[in-house]
Amino acid sequence: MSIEAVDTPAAEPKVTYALVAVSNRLPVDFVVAEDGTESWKTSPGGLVTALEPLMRSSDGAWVGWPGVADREFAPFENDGINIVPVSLTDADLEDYYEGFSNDTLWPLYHDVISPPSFHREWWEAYVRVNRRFAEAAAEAAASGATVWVHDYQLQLVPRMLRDMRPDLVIGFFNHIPFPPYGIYAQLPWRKQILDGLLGADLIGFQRLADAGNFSRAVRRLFGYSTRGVAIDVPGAGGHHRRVIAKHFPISIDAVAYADLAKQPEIQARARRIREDLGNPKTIILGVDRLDYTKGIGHRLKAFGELLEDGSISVEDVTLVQVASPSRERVGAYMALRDEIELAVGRINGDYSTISHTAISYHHHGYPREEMVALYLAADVMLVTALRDGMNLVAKEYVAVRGDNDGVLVLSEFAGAADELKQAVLINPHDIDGMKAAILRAIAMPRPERQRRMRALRRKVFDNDVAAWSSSFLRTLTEGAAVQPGVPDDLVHALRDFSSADSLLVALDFDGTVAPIVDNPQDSRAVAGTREAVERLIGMDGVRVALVSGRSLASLRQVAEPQIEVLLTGSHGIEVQLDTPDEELGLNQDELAQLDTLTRVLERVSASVTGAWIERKPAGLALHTRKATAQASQAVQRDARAQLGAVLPDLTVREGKNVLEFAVRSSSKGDALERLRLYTGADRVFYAGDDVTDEDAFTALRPGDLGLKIGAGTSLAGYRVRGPEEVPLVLQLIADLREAAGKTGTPSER
Ligand code: GDG
Repeated sequence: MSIEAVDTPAAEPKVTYALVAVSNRLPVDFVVAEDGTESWKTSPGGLVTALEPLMRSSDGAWVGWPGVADREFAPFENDGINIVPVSLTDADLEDYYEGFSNDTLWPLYHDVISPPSFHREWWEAYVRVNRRFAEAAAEAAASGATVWVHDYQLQLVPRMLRDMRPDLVIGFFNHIPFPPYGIYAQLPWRKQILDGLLGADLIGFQRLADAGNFSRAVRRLFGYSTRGVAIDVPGAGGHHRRVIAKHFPISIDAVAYADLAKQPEIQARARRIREDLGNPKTIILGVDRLDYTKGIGHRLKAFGELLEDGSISVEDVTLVQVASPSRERVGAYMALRDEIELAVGRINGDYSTISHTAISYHHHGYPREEMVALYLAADVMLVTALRDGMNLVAKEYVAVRGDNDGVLVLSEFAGAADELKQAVLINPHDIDGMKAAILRAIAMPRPERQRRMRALRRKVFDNDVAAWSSSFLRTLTEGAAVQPGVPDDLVHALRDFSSADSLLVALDFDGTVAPIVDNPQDSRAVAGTREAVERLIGMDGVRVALVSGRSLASLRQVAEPQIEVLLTGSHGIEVQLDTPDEELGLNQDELAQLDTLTRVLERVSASVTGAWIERKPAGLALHTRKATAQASQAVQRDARAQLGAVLPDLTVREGKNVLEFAVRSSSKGDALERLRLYTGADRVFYAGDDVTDEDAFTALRPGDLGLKIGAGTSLAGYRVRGPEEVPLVLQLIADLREAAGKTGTPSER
């Protein structure tokens, strides 16, 4: 591919995009040939292979470095992708890219296979360059855009971007492993990196284990509470921002590879490769960037020993090793190249014959078509990584094998091994084990080869790269974040709603009026809510109510509501209208049940750290938000089972980290009905964040308005990001009511 180089000083990108991908490397490299000709060439590597299909099919922009130092380029379009180049100086490259990224983070994150170097000036360059990428992304992103940041070179970008542009929805995907805490903890800047990543709404990893390592590091270094995939990051004023850290195993465009493999020229090329190699019975293939993580040396050792043992001969078996040039200015890579080429030279010198070469070694990049021909020609594919985020080569080999033949030998230490279980799995450190696996692969009977390959192909085709990116983006945009501010559709709906003669404005408290905090007694309404409520209760025809799962006593304590505000507590069991509280008046039977309930729950909760019970007039709530995810699930299960046995008729209600049991059945829907009847309101507004608020949304009627606070599925027609938006919405109701001429002092209540 080549397009005209635009070699002008960087101009401001005039256009902004709803989707912006940010990665160190662009999908194209700027290349200057020896004769001075300049062109753009596709840049190799797993990240580009994975992201290209998404970026081509969406009207987004790709922000990244064009592969050449000290040159500035204006944004341009290339092969259907909008490119926004970020320029790096030679010094940036040395310290940020070759230094901190490839000689500190890369070896550290790959189990310190090579010792990582820690240099403060490299770290400073990393911060500086990350800021430059964040600025470029901030400039390219439209209001409320989704920005997807990639990989270990840019881990500070999410936080920087969030600070610059709080309106953005930010995702991060880590293509390489995230190391266990014992290794990660070596990093002198371990807290800064975690903080950088936590600026994202969603952080994606290749393996379940990587996401677990990350969450553990966050717990150990910051003490934030994590629950399953969710991490609650404390912000200003006791607010929590929820970040999701989850695994999304990356994949390839399987159909595109399968289609290439069907092309007659590529199939002919595969046959030609076999002939050119002297028609060996078995072709073994290795394709890797020349990197110490890929275990090329271990593979050569095993292969050399098999020749030495006489288990195989060069007439029967040839190893083709493609080692694409990589990071050639980093010392460890120079040393690796020498080491590998020495080993190849020795083995070839010892075992090759005039007609048969033991190892056909190639230190270049090939066009994709040639790679596919090699995959087709290979009877055995060797992937022997000592540690690898995923390893796309393994998936590509499987995708091209439409003949359901060929054997994949795959390292347990590649992320791909989590999915591709029907491969011949090996521990590359165990040379004897690897040798046995190679012999087994060579001798594997056809039916077994086919059975395994069919199963592998199902995996690769079911989770292809489109499924990977759409599942990441869906989680990012639907689950993790909602735009801040009051959306236009809500403003529009409120205009009509607010002009009704009489309104009931009913609000849940925790998570709606007040952000969720660790200690329920510390919960307070966000600034501005009280004033907004004050204004509404001063208007003619408006009643305001709080509808909470808390007991009335606890609600009064944290909400300190104005006297005019109607209250319902314990999911509608308790009510405070304009007259004094109603007596609950539990009957004998209910009192006896309450007694049993209390005894059982006290016993169950006492056994688990971080679980506690809250007493309510007609029931008890078991809170588990301070327990680990595992303990929380276990204690909830236990409580359900034990109570189910003795009190089968209890009402059980599940909320966010809370399980409630009541001896009298009631819901927030019942509470809202009661309030509607009492106030005689023409229209009802209800705002809530939790599953228990869905009962209230169900009770809404045509002309009413439901507002869901935060992410998650809901029956509410409208949604805002968090409690910060609630006072804005309440003020808007008041403004619109005034504008509609519905002002005045409250009429008689
Ligand atoms: C990182 C992670 C993760 C290689 N040589 C040539 C060539 N390639 C292509 C392969 C494949 C890609 O490059 C390599 O991807 P891998 O996944 O095997 O490895 P990394 O480059 O280390 O990638 C890795 C990946 O990111 C994605 O998240 O899987 O774990 O380390 O697509 O085919 N392509 C062409 N010529 C070559 O000579 N055309």
